[in-house]
Amino acid sequence: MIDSGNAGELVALALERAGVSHLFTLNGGHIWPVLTAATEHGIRIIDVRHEQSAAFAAEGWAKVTRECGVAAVTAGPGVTNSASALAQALGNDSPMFVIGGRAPIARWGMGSLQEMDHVEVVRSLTKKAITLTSAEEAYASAAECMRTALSRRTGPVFMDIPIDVFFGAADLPEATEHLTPDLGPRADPSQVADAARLLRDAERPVIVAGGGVWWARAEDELRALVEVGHVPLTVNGMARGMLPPSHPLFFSRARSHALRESDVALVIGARLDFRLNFGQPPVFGEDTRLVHVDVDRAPISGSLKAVIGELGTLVRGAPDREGWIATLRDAESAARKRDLAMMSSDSSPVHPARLIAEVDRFADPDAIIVGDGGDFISFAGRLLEREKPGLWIDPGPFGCLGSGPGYAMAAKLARPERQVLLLSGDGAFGFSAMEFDTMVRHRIPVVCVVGNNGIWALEKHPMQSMLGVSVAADLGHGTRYDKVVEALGGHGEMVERPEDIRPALERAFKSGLPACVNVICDPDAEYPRSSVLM
Ligand SMILES: Cc1ncc(C[n+]2csc(CCOP(=O)(O)OP(=O)(O)O)c2C)c(N)n1
Ligand SMILES: [Mg+2]
Repeated sequence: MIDSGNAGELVALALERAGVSHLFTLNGGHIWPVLTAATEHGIRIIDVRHEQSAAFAAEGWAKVTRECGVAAVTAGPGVTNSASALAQALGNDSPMFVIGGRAPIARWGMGSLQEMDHVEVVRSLTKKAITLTSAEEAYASAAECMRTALSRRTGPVFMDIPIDVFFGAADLPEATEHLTPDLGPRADPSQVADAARLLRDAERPVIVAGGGVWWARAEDELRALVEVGHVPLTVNGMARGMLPPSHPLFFSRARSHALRESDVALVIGARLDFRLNFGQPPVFGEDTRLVHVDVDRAPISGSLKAVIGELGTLVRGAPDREGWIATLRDAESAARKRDLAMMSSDSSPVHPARLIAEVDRFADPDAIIVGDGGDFISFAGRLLEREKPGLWIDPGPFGCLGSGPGYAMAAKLARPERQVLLLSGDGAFGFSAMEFDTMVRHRIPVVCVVGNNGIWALEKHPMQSMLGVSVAADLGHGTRYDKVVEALGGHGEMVERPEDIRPALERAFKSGLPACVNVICDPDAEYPRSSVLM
């Protein structure tokens, strides 16, 4: 029996024992030891065409499964190409582990190929960034990196491995340790009791739940809190779908009304960032009492699963608040009614809202839908309904175009039995289009719907209205992105009329191939935006 291995083998063993089944990568000599060892340990290697997609795929894996996603990228440009995905994962609290190659320690400072201190570059983009300095520490360091990614405020972790450390040997450890994430301490019970009292006694309370609730696996506790306390719920990020759209206490389109008119707003597992106007009026009311609860960096901090559970118990006896809920229901219905005209538009070129409505009608209830783009994704975010959480994946507050193919391929690998739809702007499509080659080679049948309006709409329309001109805001007209996917070995179709969308989607899924349904959309159909995104 072999009882020692090189650092690559030890890292692969740590991944295997942590339950890692897929490693996203792009080849480079500095990471050969981990690639060969991962294969020997039965970890499936998915090799992509640009490192940012490897890292986005690791994040996508995390978002769908709530496990730690893993990518390995080569020294120098492999790591710098992953930087956007690390930053995006940090913004989303996505647990992932990026392993980097690194020039040899023995020649450090002499100018080896791709020599650079990655740790200095990615430190501010990660929860933790380290260099492995000896093979003896390889197993424990890799295991600890994944534990850190999954603990408390989850997030991305980076470790690079100098090539001479990679080839050093050490003893294989016993399979004794277990990867148990630290969920955080219990929040201060008296603060939790105060918060519960405020919420219970409020006349017009609202709860805003964010991705932190998803990472804490606290969707059942959230539902109990909402139902026991009779509190209307609105969500953002990965908390979408935590209540089904038909639930009497779920509100999406009445969100601004609910926040503005509320007397108590409990913001839980969500950042008070631009999406919530930094917690300030006019999005919240002048007199709204804001209660911010999160795993850390909030006035009430601690394990969210525990806090939400405790709040759910403490709000028993809350009034039913019929009047407040009825007011919000009216606002919700009125807003939905206003959207019906654009959703049923028969125009050609297609109105993007009609395209989203067709996708919504077509998609299975458990389909995973990934968004990548500008206005097209704003329409999707507003009009698509998801019955359960984990079924809508967007870039989050960092907003990096080109993350969609990585997210979507990971989603399909994690949930092969489900439909995975990638909604992409035509601009967004260009960033990672070669990943359709990855999906063809690895037989990952994601169906991409391009909302092809020939412009960078989310920039062009506001630029025009604010500056009176638009510069660098146009793309080609009717570009055949479907032919690009076809040329790479996938299925492609162009669609120009709304009634042709559904049959095209059916053929795309039937093909069993990665596919692109390229829908020519109306460039003048501006997204009705009420705020400037800054
Ligand atoms: C990597 C990156 N570069 C630039 C931007 C700025 N940006 C945000 S939305 C947008 C337009 C997206 O255009 P498209 O994907 O065609 O969608 P549309 O708005 O036309 O529906 C741009 C350029 C960004 N978010 N990310
Ligand atoms: Mg566009």
